[in-house]
Amino acid sequence: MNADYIKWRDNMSFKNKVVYQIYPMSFMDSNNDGMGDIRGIIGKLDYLENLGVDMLWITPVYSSPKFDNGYDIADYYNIDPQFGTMEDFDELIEKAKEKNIGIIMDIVANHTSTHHDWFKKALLGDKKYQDFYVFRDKAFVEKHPINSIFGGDAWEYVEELNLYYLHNFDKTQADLDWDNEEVREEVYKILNFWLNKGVKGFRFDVIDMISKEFDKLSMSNGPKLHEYIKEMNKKSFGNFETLTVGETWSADTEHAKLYSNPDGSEFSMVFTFEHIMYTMNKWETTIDKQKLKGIFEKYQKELFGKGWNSLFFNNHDLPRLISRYGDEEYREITGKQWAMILHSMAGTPFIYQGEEIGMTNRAWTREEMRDVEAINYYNEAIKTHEESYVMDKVRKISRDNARTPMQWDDSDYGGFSKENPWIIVNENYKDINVKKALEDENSLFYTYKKLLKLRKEEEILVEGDFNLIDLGEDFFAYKRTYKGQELILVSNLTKEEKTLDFVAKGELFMSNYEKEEKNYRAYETRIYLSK
Ligand code: TEU
Repeated sequence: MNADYIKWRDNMSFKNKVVYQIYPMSFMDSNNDGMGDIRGIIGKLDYLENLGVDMLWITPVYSSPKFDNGYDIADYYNIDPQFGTMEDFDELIEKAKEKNIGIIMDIVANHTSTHHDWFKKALLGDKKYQDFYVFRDKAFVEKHPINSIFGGDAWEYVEELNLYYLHNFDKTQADLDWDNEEVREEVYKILNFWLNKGVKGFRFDVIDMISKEFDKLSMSNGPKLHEYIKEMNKKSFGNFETLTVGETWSADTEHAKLYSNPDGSEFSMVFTFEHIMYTMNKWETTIDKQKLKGIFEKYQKELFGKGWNSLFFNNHDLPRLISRYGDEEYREITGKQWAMILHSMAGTPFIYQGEEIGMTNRAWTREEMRDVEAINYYNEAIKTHEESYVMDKVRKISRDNARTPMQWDDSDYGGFSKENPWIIVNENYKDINVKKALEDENSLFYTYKKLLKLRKEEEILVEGDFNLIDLGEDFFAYKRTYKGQELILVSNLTKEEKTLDFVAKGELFMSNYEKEEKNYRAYETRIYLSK
């Protein structure tokens, strides 16, 4: 490892930190309007402090018409009244700071809501603001057919202007033109506004899309991408002690190293999605655990000494971890299994609300669906598939699975609200809830709490290298070494009991089973540590 990297790593204020992601609409409803809010988050800071998290990533709470639940921003400088007031947000920053918890905001800079003043002025013919977006004529659009990620055409016609505007997501989310310097300067003003209010970082929504190449019909990873990120760093968050993470669906290890360059010129890290989308088909439901092992090895080894990994399986766009990668019949055991596998690697772990108590997917009906992406998928897929096929995909993959209200206790609506929530509460809330988890010292919650504590106490988790151990396809095993210490994780990937002719060095440090036996039981996962 070169000296610059070691210097950067030693100075990284976030390297042993853990981030907890909150989707405010579904976290806690303090005023019983059926929608989560900022005061609800304030009321749960003691719980988050108990878990041991260091930072909270709050998904967008800015003024928004919420066609995409806040990822369609109409005013970046104000809090949406449904989430509360700016005073509430200032109080959240202060109350979190008292608990040594930093707030990370979610910046959606690739696009704005079509309800944003800039877009309204553009529609009225204001050329300055038309140049903030990607307006093109029919000839251009016909030569550059682009599909929206949410389905359908990404060009929307505006009759009054006889022009089309680009929207890579919903038609109410108009792409900004980052090649326009005025747009970039406006974004940096927004970032500095929130930094000066005391936020400690940002998550950047689809930031790999801010540089596009129309001639190649490419909507991400354009030639100016890293130039713009470096400029943003210099003109905003690079002047503060922050944790920054870019959402970059297109990134591979090479890009990840550029984004998390140890010279500190871009972000702290990015979310890469190869371990999530290795099939590259969002609605593909199969899981290949052999591929998964190889992908983790690639990112761990290629970024070691050259960049920094984020570590996550869940967020507000993805199905629940236990339902997707684990086994609902072994809910707590597989929840612990994947938590141990993920949190024993190098990088910054992200815990998504409810992951720490083992919340799961649910069996949606069409009427219960809320997500614009899932509804668009349903409307398209139903044209060529049986409804049972389409709903099977929705139940396994849709983003609504991550957005059911946080399950706090076994009272009505899971203690999330006293009013019927905007989205249905998972019926299993009577069995899966925070209150019950806190009362059981062997619950998944305490596994997460222990893993977060370990990251602070055991330098090997942060600084150690990574090498896969090949124990055959039924096992996922790896070794980390640091200053003569060894951490070895061995996990049975199957539901069957397995004998294993492998003796790990060191003491049994952690397990997802209470008593140690010779054989590895279903999904049994052990961590051995030798000092
Ligand atoms: O997501 C980007 C994105 O492409 C994912 O939503 C993807 O389409 C799919 O849902 C993953 O399974 C970001 C935000 O995280 C998402 O919530 C927003 O809907 C989207 O950008 C538009 O802002």
